[in-house]
Amino acid sequence: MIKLETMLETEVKSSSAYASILAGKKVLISGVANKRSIAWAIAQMLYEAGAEVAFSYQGDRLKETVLELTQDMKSPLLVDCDVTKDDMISSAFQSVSDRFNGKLDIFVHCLAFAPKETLQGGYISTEREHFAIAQDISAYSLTAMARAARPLMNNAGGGSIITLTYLGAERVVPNYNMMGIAKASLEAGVRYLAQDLGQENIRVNGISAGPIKTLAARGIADLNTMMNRHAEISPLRRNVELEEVAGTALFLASPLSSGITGEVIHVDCGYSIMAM
Ligand code: NAD
Ligand code: IMJ
Repeated sequence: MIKLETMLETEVKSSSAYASILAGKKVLISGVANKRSIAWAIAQMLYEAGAEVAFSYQGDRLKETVLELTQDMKSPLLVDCDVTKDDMISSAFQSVSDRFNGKLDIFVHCLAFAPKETLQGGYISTEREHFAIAQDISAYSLTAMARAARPLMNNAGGGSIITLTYLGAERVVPNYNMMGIAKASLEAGVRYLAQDLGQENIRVNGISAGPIKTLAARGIADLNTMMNRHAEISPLRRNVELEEVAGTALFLASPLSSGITGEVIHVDCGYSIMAM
């Protein structure tokens, strides 16, 4: 048994402290696009904690990248899953079930998309079709995938579902626009899913990460300015690191968080507590 003080004193980056907390646990992680993806940081942390990891990626063009990133992992399962397609979601979870003997302990939802037109100008200009696409990919996909994960988690005696969200769900962040509405819907989804699945010992939680330079953040107007502001204003006076988001995912995936469900944890160096 590791003493609590020892755990708290150990730096997040030295993964050895958590070497076996997820031993034998079966994980599916969605949303790896490249080495800077939050999903990839989480995958590495969970893998180092002893989990068996499967990956779902969006479309064939990402297969090579995911294959390359995971080449040192022990035979990871890679499945193509565009979340706008019901049949791809069911076949992805079928492959996961086949690989993991019908069981799944942890599912990490780490994906979002809104048409680029919605991430500039005013939210008020959002077109019906663009609204629907953003909600479908960024919010509905959690519900559809939680439903597919449910029987496998039941076979495992319970589970942990984790999604990634952003402060733009709660406050107005310039240009986040349609994604803010989709993340608000995602966060409400976390609470309703937590209620639906709680009796089956399946927990559902969100991590609200501060801004990180990933593919999804690249090309965003004024991102550098926003990140500098974040580093200036946040109580910890810096931006958040990928490993800190991954560490929180490890906590939410592990029995250390067994009493937490329907929650959104801010991993943002405290930025969201500030008024000015
Ligand atoms: P990323 O670009 O690496 O990941 C986004 C992923 O979404 C990609 O892997 C992409 O393939 C996937 N995706 C998009 N449409 C899809 C579809 N139809 N089917 C399947 N997958 C699809 O960027 P990231 O920053 O790692 O984003 C991961 C999550 O973290 C997102 O939910 C994002 O909103 C959230 N987040 C990011 C930040 C940030 O500042 N980077 C902050 C808070 C929350
Ligand atoms: C995205 C847009 C506007 C402001 C933003 C972001 N800030 C941050 C992000 C301040 C941190 C990144 N983020 C939290 C996201 O969730 C990004 C989602 C996203 C990004 C794109 C870019 C390319 C595209 N569609 C997208 N859809 C969702 O075409």
